[in-house]
Amino acid sequence: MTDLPNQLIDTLRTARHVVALTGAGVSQESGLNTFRDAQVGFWAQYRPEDLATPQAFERDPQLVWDWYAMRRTQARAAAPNPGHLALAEMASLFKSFTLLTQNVDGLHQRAGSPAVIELHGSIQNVRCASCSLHYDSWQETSGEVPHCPACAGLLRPNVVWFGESLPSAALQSALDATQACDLFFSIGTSGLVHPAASLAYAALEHGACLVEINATETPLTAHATHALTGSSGQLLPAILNAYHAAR
Ligand code: BV8
Repeated sequence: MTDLPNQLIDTLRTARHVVALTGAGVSQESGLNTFRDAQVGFWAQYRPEDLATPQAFERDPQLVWDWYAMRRTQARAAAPNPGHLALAEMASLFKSFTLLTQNVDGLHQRAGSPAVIELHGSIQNVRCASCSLHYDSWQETSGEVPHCPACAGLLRPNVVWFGESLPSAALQSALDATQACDLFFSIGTSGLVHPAASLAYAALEHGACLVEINATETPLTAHATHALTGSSGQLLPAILNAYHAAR
């Protein structure tokens, strides 16, 4: 049985507006590499942060397209884990629950989370690198980077690369929910990538309770009201069970 601070459960029982921010660690137990994990095989020679940039796509669109095609295949073959499922159940427990994710794998939606704010986009759809038209499906070629049916430009994953701005509507929704929350969860994220990483501090600034759930310490750990070290796939269901047991 996971030993959880009583005060955390009391806070959860009285919370009205809850925000959860997730990172790659939430999908780790679904078998998907985090950004910190070393890449394997052919991709071991590359750092994710060197591939997830407009410059990398400009320099070698085929290489970047192939990296995302591999990750898309892995994401589609993966299953949501108990951490995703617990977050989906949390959506109905509070006056408001806002799920923010840095992940692009689509597993929160497949776990049944009714509303997911994808701060860094999704690998499940693409957009034209020239005219920006979005496509949920596209004509897979025999491996080459597909072209936009409208303008023949190159298609690219519909994700936010380093040096690119986050979708303004998603970021504004995240900021609004963070400003209004009384409880903020930071789950499975190293808290190194901005502006997503700044949300937890914004929650703290207006007095929200900050709960970090992460396998390792992060720059946020020392600031958290409750810092739970461990796997989100175990800790989130344990928190949910303790919440229900306290009724
Ligand atoms: C921008 C999509 C304006 C693509 C990603 C302010 C300060 C400093 C730097 C900046 C700043 N503002 C902007 C920057 C630059 C940059 C940045 O933050 N750089 C960092 C590296 C210093 N930010 C940007 O460029 C952003 N754009 O701000 O626009 C602008 C415009 C022009 C010029 C400047 C600014 C865009 C950032 C988005 C980049 N895209 N993803 C793709 O997925 O391919 S980021 C990508 O990396 C992820 O989405 C994620 O956000 C990040 C990785 O972080 P995590 O998800 O936390 O994953 P990580 O592996 O790091 O950690 C996982 C954690 O889980 C670990 O701690 C591990 O211990 C834990 N864990 C593992 N297993 C488990 C677990 N925990 C629990 N249970 C487990 N089982």
